[in-house]
Amino acid sequence: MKLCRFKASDDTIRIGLIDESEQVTDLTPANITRLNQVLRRTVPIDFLNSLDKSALPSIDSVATTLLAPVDQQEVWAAGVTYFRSKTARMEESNFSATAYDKVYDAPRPEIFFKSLPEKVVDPGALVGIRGDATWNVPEPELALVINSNGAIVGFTIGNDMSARDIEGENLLYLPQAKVYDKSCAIGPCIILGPSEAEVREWEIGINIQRGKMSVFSGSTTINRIKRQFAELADYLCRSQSFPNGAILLTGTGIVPDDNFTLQPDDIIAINISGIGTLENAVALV
Ligand code: DO4
Ligand code: MG
Repeated sequence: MKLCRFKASDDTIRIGLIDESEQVTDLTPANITRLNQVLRRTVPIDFLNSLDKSALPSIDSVATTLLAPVDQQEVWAAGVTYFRSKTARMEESNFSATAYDKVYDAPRPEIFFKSLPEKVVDPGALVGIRGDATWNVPEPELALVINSNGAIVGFTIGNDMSARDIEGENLLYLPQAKVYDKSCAIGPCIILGPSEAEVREWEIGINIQRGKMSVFSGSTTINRIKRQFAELADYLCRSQSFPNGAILLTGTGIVPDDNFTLQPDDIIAINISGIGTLENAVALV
């Protein structure tokens, strides 16, 4: 089941379900206007299945604009969960390489705060590269959607935009490398229901277009994530509650060559086989 947040033709923001023929069932008449009304349920898919859809209007998705499926949910991110991310971090860092090596194998994962909900970038909107950074990359990541009980109830796509030069200069600069205007895009929708085993079969890929040229593309399988999804969600929710639910990015396994940096107007398209495509153009912030 595909859950979405969308802007209707009258510019109001609504919650909906996308069916196989790309029709959006508007949940507003069922009094569902915020994602937390879904993410406070123990099993959101059961709750949504129990609604009488015949009474709800259906809108052609071309008449809607999909928004990031986030309204009151903080976005957090796990790091160094793929072997490829560990080696990239060790290569870029001046004197903190061993920290990445150790966290890859440690029982406690790296988890950091990524974005306030209101700062999340919508599908189709601009993601940012920092004006004071020289080495900027997108990080294509599977995102876990977590309900108010800390359970994983769905999946979406995230882009953990990062400044590798700032991160590599000193580990203590990580928040500046990761958290700035337009540094986190999420979307295009949430897939409710699949098991971890099913999601681990999915492929994640990225293509970066500069004018008419593809300047980078890469892919990997979700199954290369070293840690179990429940392990990541468990650490996020230790001594911390999320009454509206939360989003947890699961780390990147695709890293462009070291000579690659994003430029304004590049188009980043991230695809996950079981979800869809999250596309954003780049701007300097
Ligand atoms: O430790 C730095 C961040 C790593 C990260 O964001 C990732 O592996 O995706
Ligand atoms: Mg990342």
